[in-house]
Amino acid sequence: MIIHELETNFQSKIDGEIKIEPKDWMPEAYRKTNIRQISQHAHSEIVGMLPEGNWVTRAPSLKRKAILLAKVQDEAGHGLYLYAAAETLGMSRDEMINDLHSGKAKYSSIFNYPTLTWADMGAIGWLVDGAAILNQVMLCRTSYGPYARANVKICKEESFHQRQGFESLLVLSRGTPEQKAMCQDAINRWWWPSLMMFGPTDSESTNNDQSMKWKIKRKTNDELRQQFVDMIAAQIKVLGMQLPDDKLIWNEDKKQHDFGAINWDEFWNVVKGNGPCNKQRLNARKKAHQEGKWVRDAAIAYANKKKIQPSPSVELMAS
Ligand code: BYC
Repeated sequence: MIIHELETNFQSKIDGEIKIEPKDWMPEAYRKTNIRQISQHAHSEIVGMLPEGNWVTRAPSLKRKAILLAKVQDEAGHGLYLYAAAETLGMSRDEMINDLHSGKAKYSSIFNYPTLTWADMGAIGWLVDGAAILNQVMLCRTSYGPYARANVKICKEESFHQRQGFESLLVLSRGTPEQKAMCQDAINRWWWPSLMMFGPTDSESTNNDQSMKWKIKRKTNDELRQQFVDMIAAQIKVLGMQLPDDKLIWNEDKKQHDFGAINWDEFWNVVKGNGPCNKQRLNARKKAHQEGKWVRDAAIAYANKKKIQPSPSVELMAS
């Protein structure tokens, strides 16, 4: 078949809601854009373990510690599903990890902010996982089969993450004046970075149009961001807290909230590597990778001895 016919067949599969599978023909740009997005997503999951890992030893009770540990372990699992999905497109795990460590590959801007108080664990669960889940519910219907199926598993866990975050903040919001203030302060610091998670506004997004045509994305960055604002504006009333935006107001004509301007200079600054914790996060990843080398070596030696393939989870177990 000539390339034009292959492309037409490919697009009609997408239009007909048939999933693209690893051995199917696909345009090179579709393969590349999926590798880019899925590996960025995987990197976000494992870098995302770091700000929360920071609080495991300081959780205020055994119950909170057990919940936090379970959540951080879930994020490692999400990373595994996603690296495995990206590998089906022909890029090795080693290459992906190298791109993360060299700064070539991106990961979500949100994980370059510090976690200053215990309330940040609640705010991350509620706002960050809340933003992530909206995006990932959409990605359960993405056109590349292995990525769609990975997101189905991820969403099941992510909804627990969001609920535990909200419940944790609810306790603080009903606590002492100091706990209430800590809760409000965490919301103030995480609100705007959470809105930035959805990516640049549609007019500035380089990948939106093509990714929508290929149904890699089913909603645009701005559509998902609006959905998030409307969801959180309703939920914050239960907490009795405020969102740090005096322009946030219900628009009866549009049946959605209007909200204030996002600081895109801050967003791009963080994406380019100059956020408050970018260097710290990458250094922590590189250190874990180096210190886990002996585990990977041992697993490979064992696999050679037994003539079996090392488990794909060895990489993450080792870091
Ligand atoms: N941060 O053309 P656009 C989690 C980049 S983790 C950094 O709109 P696209 C969790 C973008 O890559 C959840 N960079 O891009 C874990 C592009 O640059 P390149 C993470 C960003 O891909 C632990 C450029 O800006 N979720 O849940 O069409 C604890 C132009 O953007 C960001 C995912 O990764 C950003 N926020 O749309 C707790 C979801 N936004 O690559 C929680 C999967 C944009 O062309 N990813 N950029 O050089 C996606 O759905 C899409 O990639 C995005 C961006 C909506 C994020």
